[in-house]
Amino acid sequence: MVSRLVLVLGDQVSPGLSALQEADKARDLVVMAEVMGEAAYVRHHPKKIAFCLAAMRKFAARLERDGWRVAYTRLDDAENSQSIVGELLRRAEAEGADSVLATEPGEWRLIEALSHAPIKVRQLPDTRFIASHAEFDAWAEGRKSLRMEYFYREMRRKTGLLMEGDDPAGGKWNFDHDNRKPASDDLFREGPLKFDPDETVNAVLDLVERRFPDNFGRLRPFWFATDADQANTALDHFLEHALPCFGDYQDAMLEGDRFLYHAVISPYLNAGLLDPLDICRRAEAEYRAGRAPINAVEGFIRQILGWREYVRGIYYREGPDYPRRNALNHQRKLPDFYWGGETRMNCVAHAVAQTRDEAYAHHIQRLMVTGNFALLAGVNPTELHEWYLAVYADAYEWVEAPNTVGMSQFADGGIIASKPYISSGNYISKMSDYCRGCAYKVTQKTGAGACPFNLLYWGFLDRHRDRFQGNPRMAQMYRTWDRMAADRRAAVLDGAQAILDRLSAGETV
Ligand code: FAD
Ligand code: DLZ
Ligand code: SF4
Repeated sequence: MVSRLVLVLGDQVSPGLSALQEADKARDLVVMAEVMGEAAYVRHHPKKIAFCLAAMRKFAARLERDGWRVAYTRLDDAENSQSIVGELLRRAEAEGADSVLATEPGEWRLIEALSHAPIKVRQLPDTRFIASHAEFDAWAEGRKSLRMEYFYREMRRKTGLLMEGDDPAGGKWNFDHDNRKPASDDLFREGPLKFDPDETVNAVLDLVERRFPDNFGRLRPFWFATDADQANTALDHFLEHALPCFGDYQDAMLEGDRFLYHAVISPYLNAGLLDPLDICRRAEAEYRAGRAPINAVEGFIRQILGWREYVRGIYYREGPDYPRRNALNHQRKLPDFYWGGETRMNCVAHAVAQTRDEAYAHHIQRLMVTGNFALLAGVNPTELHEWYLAVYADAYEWVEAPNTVGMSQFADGGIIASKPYISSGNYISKMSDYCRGCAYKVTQKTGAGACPFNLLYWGFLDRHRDRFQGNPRMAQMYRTWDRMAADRRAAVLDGAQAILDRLSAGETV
């Protein structure tokens, strides 16, 4: 019998992967390939590349231990064609294989490359998610608006997670109202579990250092988990030490603490080292055992069972053009300070510095600092999307693009967000300690020292009045703006324009 190839991509390092389930150990050859086509299609953070390649190498070794034949291409191999399709064709020829079993990739770019490859590729559904495409589409069909909250409730009912019969545990579906506390400095906060690099990781770190010397981001120290055992230990550590406070401080930001009570598991989960339903069940067990309160566990489960599944549904439903949508016609070039250039805005400087060091920032930093600034300043959403896709270790297009283009930039015209996520400096000041050390004054609304978020916020609302003034969720904002004295409004708009002019001129903001 002619053998088949089984493709395993860098974010598919799961033993339960559908392509592996369907394949025959005795007959088929697993193909894994480190290729520049994947490692350089955006300028990924060095930590992201290292994480991906180390996880691939360890997974290949595990498959071999489990009895699979694996053809593994290393980045530096002389015969490496440097693309996924190229490697499939090369291995097919050497093996005499005439077809490929694959699991649907997390990016349209690769789905299309596999669909057009000059070899038969069967792309199986990716079953490592809680909702299938068909389930999401059945939920979405015929609805006027696709709000996450209703999809999430359906997922709660389907899985039975945090359910008491037909009712939600604790009497409410959503405890977000309780989850808005600013954090205070706490020397005893544990932070994520960190791992010393082993031999495999060290070899990859040397490779990445050599091959990607100019990519934005610090490679070392490198402490991510790179196999399923380590990732599970990191999850246990989170469940024990941070989950109980996850809800209360979910939106908080602190200069001196980059992780707070966040799980820092998204790189592991998105690569396939952890399973989403298993994570949710383990979190639920903490609630049932009385070790974590409902607002924390519900909030955490909602991120995975709700948001993560929902954005995936949107990505595949909306199609390949989604990442390039630009409903607000924003055309500004991404400012240099997103790549570490100088800025006097302390919140942005901190979010970017932490991104450079860790390839990680938590949700509110991504949404309300770097995302908020880009939206207020009218940055081109496709450029911003490429930035988010490059700089975070958890970034794959299916999850990154809906969050950036949809949730953060409103560039999909409101499919994901019912109103733009914009805020003045006041929100950042309430939720963080960034403003204390800032060159700008968050309480100042006009004049040279005024916080740029304050000025740009009104500038944005004024610029997009036609689109947003009829939105009931924004009516209060427009009422406040309209009640301001005319000369004050003029001063605010002048200040906002001055900031935009400085950005355009490449001057420090
Ligand atoms: P926690 O806060 O501890 O949450 C637990 C888990 O919930 C996360 O690991 C993640 O799997 C899931 N989750 C939480 N929020 C979301 C969300 N909005 N969408 C999907 N899953 C969510 N997440 C990614 O995994 N990859 C991305 O490329 C990505 N890009 C983003 C870009 C922007 C502009 C924004 C606003 C958010 C983005 N997110 C992305 C969502 C979120 O910021 C990260 O999932 C989260 O910060 C990961 O850190 P954590 O594991 O500590 O999460
Ligand atoms: C992110 C990434 C990187 C940096 N390198 C590789 C690689 O060399 N080989 C590979 O198979 N996958 C890699 N990946 C992950 C892919 O880019 C990912 O599978 C697609 O973007 C689809 O989500
Ligand atoms: Fe950011 Fe404005 Fe606060 Fe400075 S004052 S840290 S720019 S929100």
